[in-house]
Amino acid sequence: MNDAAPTNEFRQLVFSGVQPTGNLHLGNYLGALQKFVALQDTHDCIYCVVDLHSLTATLMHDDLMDQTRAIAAAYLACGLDPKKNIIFNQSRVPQHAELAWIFNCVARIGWMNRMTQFKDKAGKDRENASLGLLAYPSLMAADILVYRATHVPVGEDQKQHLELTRDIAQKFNNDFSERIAACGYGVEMEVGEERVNGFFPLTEPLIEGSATRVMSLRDGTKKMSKSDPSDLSRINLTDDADAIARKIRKAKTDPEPLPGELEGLTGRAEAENLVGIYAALAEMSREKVIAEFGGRQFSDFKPALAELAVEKLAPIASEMRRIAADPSYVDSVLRDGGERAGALAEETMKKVHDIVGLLAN
Ligand code: AQP
Repeated sequence: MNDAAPTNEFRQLVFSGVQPTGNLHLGNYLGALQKFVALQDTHDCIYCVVDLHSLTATLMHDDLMDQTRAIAAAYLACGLDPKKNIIFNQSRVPQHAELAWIFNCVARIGWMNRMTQFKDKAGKDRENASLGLLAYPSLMAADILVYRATHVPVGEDQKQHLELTRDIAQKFNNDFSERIAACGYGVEMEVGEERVNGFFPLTEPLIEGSATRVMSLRDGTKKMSKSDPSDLSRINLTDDADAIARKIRKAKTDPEPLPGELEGLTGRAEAENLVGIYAALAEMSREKVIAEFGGRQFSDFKPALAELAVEKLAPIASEMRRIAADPSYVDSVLRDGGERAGALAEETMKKVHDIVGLLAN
């Protein structure tokens, strides 16, 4: 597909990942997985289960291997083709961790300290947070750049980490510019108005659509998240039709009907969230949803949303169960993906060794 791309530009390549830290939810689906599936038709894509990242949340998991398989099963159940795309788990390709170490030496502590995810997850006792939690974005940059990926589909919450990925790439390109040129590894790219040479691309986030930040069903000001103690706050991809309908019925709303214009959603976080979810599931604009449901009560809108959610999500849940029942198949997909990803990562790291001056031969 990319054979015709000019040799002096980076080949367009998509990379993204999900942590095996618990049940996937509607936010993960709309913010990430639904886009992964759409992108496989237009791009070469690498989709990773980022198991090393999950150690920053909890070092000891009840069953990390099964959680890793469950995320891979969700990828497949959503419609990702394991032959067309590369699907694997991060720890199979040690070059991610190796490049992360080099990036730890490129990035500044101040950059990491400014990350809102680190501040949220570390809480008040920052001195006691793990070094891994602080360095999380450095590993994320390595995940992406070890393939020199150009595009990353993610939810809005990952925007800051992707900006940091660009900062790391840019600093590496600048710090090593002479070595990159001497090795002949530079690739021409546009930075602002200028055309410059660099080894790593300045990756673009793909944060588009009606539900880039799906909010909790219990509190429209909080992100829908795996770690929310209330199961009613999220729709899990494994929920059955009854659970989906019950959670939408119980979703917090306000007493007003839906507004006739999109602007009327301002200041109504819960209503805005449900309209965004409907639009993203139906793959239509939020304007169109308002045109259809404006002026109607939530007692009308919620059943329509529940019906749509069940129609879209129930087949994924049953496919996930079917695939997860055959762990050896899932393992074979991850093994094959790991071999293909490893070959690409090794190519990049050979060049990184030359650029940095690490004696490897
Ligand atoms: N609420 C959300 N709305 C839109 N996108 C979301 N994503 C996560 N939550 C939402 C996107 O899902 C992808 C995978 O996320 P992750 O597994 O790497 O971890 P996360 O962002 O930490 O997910 P959670 O649910 O919020 O986990 P906890 O509770 O452990 O922090 C990413 O592309 C993310 O943007």
